Amino acid sequence: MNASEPEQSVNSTSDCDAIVIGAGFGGLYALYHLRDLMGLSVRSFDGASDVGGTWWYNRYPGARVDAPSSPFYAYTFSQELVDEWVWPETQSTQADVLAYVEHVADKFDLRKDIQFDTFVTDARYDEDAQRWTIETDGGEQVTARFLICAVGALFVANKPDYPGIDDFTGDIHHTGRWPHDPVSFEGKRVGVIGTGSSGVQVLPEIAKTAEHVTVFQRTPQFALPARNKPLPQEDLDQYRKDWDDLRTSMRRRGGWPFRTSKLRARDHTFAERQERYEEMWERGGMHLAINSFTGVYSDEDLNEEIGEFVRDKIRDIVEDPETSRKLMPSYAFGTKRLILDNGYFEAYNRDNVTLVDLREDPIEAFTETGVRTAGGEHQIDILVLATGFDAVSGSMLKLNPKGRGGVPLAEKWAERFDNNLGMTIVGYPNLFMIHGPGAPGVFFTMPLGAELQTAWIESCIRHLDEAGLGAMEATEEGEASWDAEINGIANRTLYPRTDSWYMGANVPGKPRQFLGHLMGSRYFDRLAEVAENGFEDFVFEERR
Ligand code: NA7
Repeated sequence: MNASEPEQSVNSTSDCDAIVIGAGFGGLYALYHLRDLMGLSVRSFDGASDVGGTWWYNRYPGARVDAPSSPFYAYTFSQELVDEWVWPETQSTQADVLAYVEHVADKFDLRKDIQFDTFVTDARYDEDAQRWTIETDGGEQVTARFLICAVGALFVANKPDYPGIDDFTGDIHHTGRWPHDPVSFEGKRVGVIGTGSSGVQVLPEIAKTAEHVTVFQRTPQFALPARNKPLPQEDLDQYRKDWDDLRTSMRRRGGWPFRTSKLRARDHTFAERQERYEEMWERGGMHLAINSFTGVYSDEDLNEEIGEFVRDKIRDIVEDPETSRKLMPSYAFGTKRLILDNGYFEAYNRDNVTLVDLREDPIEAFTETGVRTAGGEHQIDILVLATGFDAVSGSMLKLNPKGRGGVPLAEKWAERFDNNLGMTIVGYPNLFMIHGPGAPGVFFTMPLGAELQTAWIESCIRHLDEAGLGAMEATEEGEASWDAEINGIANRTLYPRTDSWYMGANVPGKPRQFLGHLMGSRYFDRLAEVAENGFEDFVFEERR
C-alpha cells in the first residue's frame, strides 16, 4: 500500500473495548499495544488524513526533532524495527520522522483500525453502563469501556488576534498547520511572527529564496547549534547491537541514554568552565545544557554564566550590533524550550532578513498588505505564524470530555489542570491521557513515554478484569498529592520563574501551572509502584 493513501477503515464496530483518539506516536502505540499485545477490540480516530500527529501537521520547511534525535526519537519496543530503520541524519527532519511513523503503521497493520479525517467532537461517560460514548464529526457514535486520549501535547495552534489580522489579504500559514503543497517564497516579502523552535527552524529556510523576511520577535531566545550531520553507519550498527541496554538507559536516565555531567562548577576556575562550555558548544545539540556542569537548571549563578556564554556567541555571530542587541535573551537559560538551530543567528547577517523587536516596536494593527508597528509599515505577501500552541492541556480541553454528571472537562479544569499521575482525572473514570498535563511528555522521549504510559494502562485494565471491576477513578487526595509532586520538583528548578509554554504563559488567560513532570525516570518508577501496590490511590466500582 502506498503510505500516502491511507486504507479505508475496515473496522466499523460501534462497541469496542477501547477507543484511542489520536494517531501520532502516542495513539499509534496505544492501538498496537491494546490490540496486538492484549487482544482488545480497539478503534482509533484522527482528524488528520494519515498517521503522524504533530509530525503530520508541522511540515514547515526546516522542521526537525529539537531534542537528541536519531535513533532515540523513535519507538523502542521492537528490535526488528530498530534493525530495519535507517535514520539518515543525527537530527531527523519532519519528513524522515513521518516516513518512519508511516512505516510503523504499515509494519503493524495499524491503519485498518484508524478512521482518518475524523474529529471526535464529543465524548461522554455513561455512569450506568460504565462506558464512554464518542461522537465524530461524521455523526457516528462508538462506545467503549476505555477512552485513551492521545490527543497531542502540541496540537491546538495558538493564533494571535492582532487588530486587523483578518483584513490581511496575503497568505497566512501557521507552522503547526502547514499546507501539504509546497509554499513558494521565491521573490516574496515574508513576515514571521514568533521565535520559538518553529520560527528558529523556519527562518533560515525561508530566507534562502524570499525577497525579504521580517521577523517579529516578542522574546529573544537561547538557541544552541544542532550540528546536524549524517548519522554514521557504524554508530547506527552499534546502537542496534546495544539496543536492549540503550533502551534500559533511556528509561532510567530521563528519556535519553546519555549520562549527564556530574562535574561541579565550583570545583573549576572561570577559565576552565569557559573552556568546557566552548567544548560543549562545539559538540552541539543539548550538550551545553546537560553535559557542562551539574545544576544548570537550578543553580542561578551557573545558569547565568552559561546564559552569558551563549549571549557572547550570539554577539560573535550576528554582525549588526543593533540586531545583535535585540537578539539577547534575558530569561534563565533553558527555562523556555531549548532550541537547536541550523543557521538561525547567521540568517540575520543576510541582507534580506530584518528583525523587529516587538518589545520596543509593538504591532499596532494589520493592514490589507502588511503590518503596522509603532515604527512604521512592513509590506508583506506571506505571513508565517510560528506562534506555537495551547500546549499540553489545550487538546484535552478541545476534546472536552463529559465525565460523571455530564461535567465537561473545561469546567473541572477552569482554574487548574488537576489530574493524578498525569494520566487520570477525578470524575472521568476509565479515561487515560497519554502525554497529558502532569506527565513527563515533552521532557522525555515521547515515543518511549507513550510505550511506558500504555504499559501502565494495561496494568489498570488487567487489575480491573482480574478483580471483576468495572471502573477505576482517581481521588481528590491523589490529585492533590500529584499536584504537590509536580510543583515540588519544578520549584526546585528555575523553570517556574520564566514565562513559557511549560507554564501556560503563552496563551492569554490560561491558568499558570507547570505542565510536566521533570523527572521521567522517577515518574515511571511511580507508575510501576502504584500498579504493584494495587492502585491504592484509586477508587473502583464493581462491574455492572
Ligand atoms: P513556541 O515555542 O511556543 O514559540 C512561539 C513563539 O511565538 C514564541 O517566540 C512566542 O513568544 C511567539 N508568540 C506567541 N504569541 C505571540 C504573539 N501574539 N505575538 C508575538 N509573538 C508571539 O512554539 P513553537 O511552535 O516554536 O515550538 C513549540 C514546540 O514545538 C517546540 O518546543 C518544539 O518542541 C516543537 P514568547 O516567547 O511567548 O514571548
